[in-house]
Amino acid sequence: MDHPLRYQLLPNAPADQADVLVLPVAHAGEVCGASGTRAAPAAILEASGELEYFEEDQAWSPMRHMKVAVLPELHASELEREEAFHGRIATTAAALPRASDDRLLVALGGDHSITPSLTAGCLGEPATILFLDAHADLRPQYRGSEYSHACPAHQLREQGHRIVMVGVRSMFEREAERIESDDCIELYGDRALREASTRQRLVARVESLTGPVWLSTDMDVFDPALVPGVGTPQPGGLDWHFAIDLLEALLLRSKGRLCGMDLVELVPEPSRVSQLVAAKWMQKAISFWGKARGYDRAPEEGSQAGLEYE
Ligand SMILES: [Mn+2]
Repeated sequence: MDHPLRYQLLPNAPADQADVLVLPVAHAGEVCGASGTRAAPAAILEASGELEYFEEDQAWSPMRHMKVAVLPELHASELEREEAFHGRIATTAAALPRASDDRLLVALGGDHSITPSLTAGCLGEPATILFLDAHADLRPQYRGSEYSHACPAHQLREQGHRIVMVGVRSMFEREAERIESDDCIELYGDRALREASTRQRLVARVESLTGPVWLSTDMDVFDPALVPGVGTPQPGGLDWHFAIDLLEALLLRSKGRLCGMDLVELVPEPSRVSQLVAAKWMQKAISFWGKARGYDRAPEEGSQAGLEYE
């Protein structure tokens, strides 16, 4: 039976036949600010229904050629402890049809604590995490919990991954020291990215990625004028078009193999702009990923097949 969550109002393909798997993780964590993130997956998917099927940058309609499946939403049951829920995220992610060269996994959070649980389930080897975030998220624990949205980068390092951090503009001393001393964390701070030369260096770095890659987008990486709907906004931040440049560098020009991506920390807001930005970010990623794999030349048997619209 179909469940109500859909991407761009399209019918859900069977998961094992889908080119794009969307995993909604409705999780708000235990801590400050982001309690609204529980409603984010449904709000992003609802906003995706307002997008055109045609994706203007690559000039094609990805869903004519690709099939999408939105999986049942994951959420903690009332009495479930954090540790158990995070374990369930990892086992669910591990049991998905492999997000490999021919399948893209898009996880919709939820707060940022879900990222290490997803990578624990999906990544069997050290990978590069392209970590877009206003915050360094390197605390070993926060307010007594290692399952906090302040901790994912620390956990990703514990898992042995290298982190390319982009857009950071808030951290405390120990995080700054950690970044300084840890050769496996590369920082492209927000203010430095105002320099054209730093932006070029970052684009070149992303283009140079090889091997397994995970893309983690904390929606607070964007300028809060663009995405006000986040739990912990910070002034400054990425503008839309530079973010798209990075996505193109990763998906269309690098040799990195995207094993999955997440969009986290969105708090739906009344103007709907924040959730629309998230939906369009997801659409761009799907389009670029599909185009790089030649899906535009595949038969028009995707989720849009037979759909009438104007
Ligand atoms: Mn974060």
